[in-house]
Amino acid sequence: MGFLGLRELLVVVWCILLILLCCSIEISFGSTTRHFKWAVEYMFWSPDCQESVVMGINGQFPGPTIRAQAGDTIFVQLTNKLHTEGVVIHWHGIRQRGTPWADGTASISQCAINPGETFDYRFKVDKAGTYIYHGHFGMQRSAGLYGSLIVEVGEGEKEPFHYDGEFNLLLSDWWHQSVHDQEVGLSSKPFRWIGEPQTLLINGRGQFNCSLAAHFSNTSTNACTLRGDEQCAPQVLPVLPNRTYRLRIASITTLASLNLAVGNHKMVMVEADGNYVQPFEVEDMDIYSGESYSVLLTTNQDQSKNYWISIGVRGRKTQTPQALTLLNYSPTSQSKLPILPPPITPTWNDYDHSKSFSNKIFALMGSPKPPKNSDRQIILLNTQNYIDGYIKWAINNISLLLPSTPYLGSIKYSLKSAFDNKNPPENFANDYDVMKPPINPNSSNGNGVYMLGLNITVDVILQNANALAVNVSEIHPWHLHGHNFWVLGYGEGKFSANKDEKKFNLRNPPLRNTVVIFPFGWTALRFVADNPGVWAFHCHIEPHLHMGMGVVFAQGVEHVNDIPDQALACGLTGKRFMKNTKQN
Ligand SMILES: *[C@@H]1O[C@H](CO)[C@@H](O)[C@H](O)[C@H]1NC(C)=O
Ligand SMILES: *[C@@H]1O[C@H](CO)[C@@H](O)[C@H](O)[C@H]1NC(C)=O
Ligand SMILES: *[C@@H]1O[C@H](CO)[C@@H](O)[C@H](O)[C@H]1NC(C)=O
Ligand SMILES: *[C@@H]1O[C@H](CO)[C@@H](O)[C@H](O)[C@H]1NC(C)=O
Ligand SMILES: *[C@@H]1O[C@H](CO)[C@@H](O)[C@H](O)[C@H]1NC(C)=O
Ligand SMILES: *[C@@H]1O[C@H](CO)[C@@H](O)[C@H](O)[C@H]1NC(C)=O
Ligand SMILES: *[C@@H]1O[C@H](CO)[C@@H](O)[C@H](O)[C@H]1NC(C)=O
Ligand SMILES: [Cu+2]
Repeated sequence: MGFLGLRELLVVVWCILLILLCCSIEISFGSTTRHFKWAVEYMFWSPDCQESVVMGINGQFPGPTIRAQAGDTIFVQLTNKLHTEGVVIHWHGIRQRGTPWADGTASISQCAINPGETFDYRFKVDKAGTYIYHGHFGMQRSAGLYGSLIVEVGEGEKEPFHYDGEFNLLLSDWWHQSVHDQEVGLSSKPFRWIGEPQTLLINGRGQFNCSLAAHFSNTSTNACTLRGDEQCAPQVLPVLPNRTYRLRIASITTLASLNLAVGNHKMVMVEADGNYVQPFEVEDMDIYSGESYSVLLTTNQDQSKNYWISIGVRGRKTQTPQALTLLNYSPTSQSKLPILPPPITPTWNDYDHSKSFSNKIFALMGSPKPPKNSDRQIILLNTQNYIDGYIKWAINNISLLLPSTPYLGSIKYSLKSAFDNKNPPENFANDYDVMKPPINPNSSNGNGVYMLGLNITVDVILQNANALAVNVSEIHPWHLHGHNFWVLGYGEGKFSANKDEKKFNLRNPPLRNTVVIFPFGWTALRFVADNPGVWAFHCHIEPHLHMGMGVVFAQGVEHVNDIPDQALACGLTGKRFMKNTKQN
């Protein structure tokens, strides 16, 4: 009886396992669907040891990490449990070929999901790499709606480098005031600035007024006594000596540009935004919001000690302290703090340091090369402006104010009244002095679309300029949806077509989805408009985007078929949808 019972039990367990497996992972002909049911809700959390309200997923902050293999289909059924606002999730770095309605941009690719409703995000992850997902409605990213999306190489494929283990570091910044305080301040006259973040977070964990590094600073910060199970306790990275680890590092900050360094260890850069780069060694690295990198780190230091991993703010003069965690060499030394102080973040305005890092990034040999020529050049001037006394950011004098009907549906169904049908300007006034504050600082709101011919090659020159205050020009990391682009070059001052185009790197420019423009400088990029859909291109600093710093590209929308009703159920497409349902 005992023997049979055990066998029966095993069969039952095996069946249950099979059923469980089938529910979450459907395998058919070598391609896997990974199925998730997510609920987004506000909840109490202590990301930096101080309780706040955060936007979480299934009771977690940051949201659950998705791991998949290249070629898999991700299927997320997202339910909005926010009660008072809509929600969407953008899959940052995923190109959404054939599924432009799943890009998760409110007013662009879909209608915001109403409280209580569920939206099906079903899309293919076709390229291995380190990606992120995050809210793309209002300022929900700032409220904490984000997580990691990691795509491993497909079955039988290999990465072009070796490693023994890996860690994932998702970097963000955190304020004690609510996202509503932030947003209302930005939209007020006079403008009210929330100020710099209180805390930097690594995997959603930071320590406020309780510095891990207090032993090494002469300021009044207190040393922490953390048991290790707190929500704000740092995630210590356990490593073995003489091994190589891959650190996947992504920044989803609202505002801060960051620098990361590991005490006593060098890093070898191998991946940027899901694209392989020519490996190069660094002692520290800059990372802007929306970017991701993989670095290899070899544990070749004295194994009786532990080492700090630190991140600090670049490009803004802040009081925000470094965020720290530990590289822990031996299980017995878990509680041992490093003897050496944490690496020092380069001075906030040492832009040469940042530029020298950016200029070291090239595509791995054998990567796709850009077309030799472009069919269209669009120059985008980035300015800070006023509209009726409200502070805004504008591109070629237009501050993006999104329409109530998402473009994908309104363009597909030719609902011409849904947005401004005039093409936005391709350039700015020739006599505009990018080194001085605007003479007439007024601009206007707009929601026009750059209509790109399908498959054309587009060059975009991002031109930075002086903001409203004298001698001030800020960093802006620009992110393109639906594509990777080649970074052809960076330069100082005003872009000169004659002089600067000759210097474009067409030999081994890195492919990316996010790139920075430095203060008073320009950045040139090239992409092929080969992905039918409507795609946002915008500054990844959340307040800047919210204040209008973005443009919209559309291409081949006539080839987009089967947009799900779920994505269209608002604005003018919603009305059209209602009419059709009545007729049926
Ligand atoms: C930091 O902590 C100390 C001691 O716990 C406390 O006296 C001080 O008020 C705190 N500072 C802030 C800004 O919370
Ligand atoms: C902190 O004080 C010590 C002496 O007490 C000094 O040697 C060290 O340079 C100081 N560190 C900083 C960061 O000011
Ligand atoms: C690690 O490598 C170094 C140098 O190759 C060697 O001296 C040391 O014994 C190694 N340590 C372990 C734990 O294998
Ligand atoms: C800008 O707009 C404001 C009104 O919002 C107006 O008072 C001001 O004169 C305008 N400036 C210029 C240079 O036109
Ligand atoms: C922006 O618009 C204002 C007023 O409409 C104009 O005076 C100014 O020259 C424009 N700026 C640029 C850069 O075109
Ligand atoms: C665009 O390019 C794709 C291949 O990348 C091709 O299948 C398609 O026919 C092209 N469409 C046009 C309109 O050129
Ligand atoms: C702005 O920078 C220039 C050049 O560095 C300098 O001559 C000028 O004094 C600065 N103006 C202000 C207001 O800081
Ligand atoms: Cu910006």
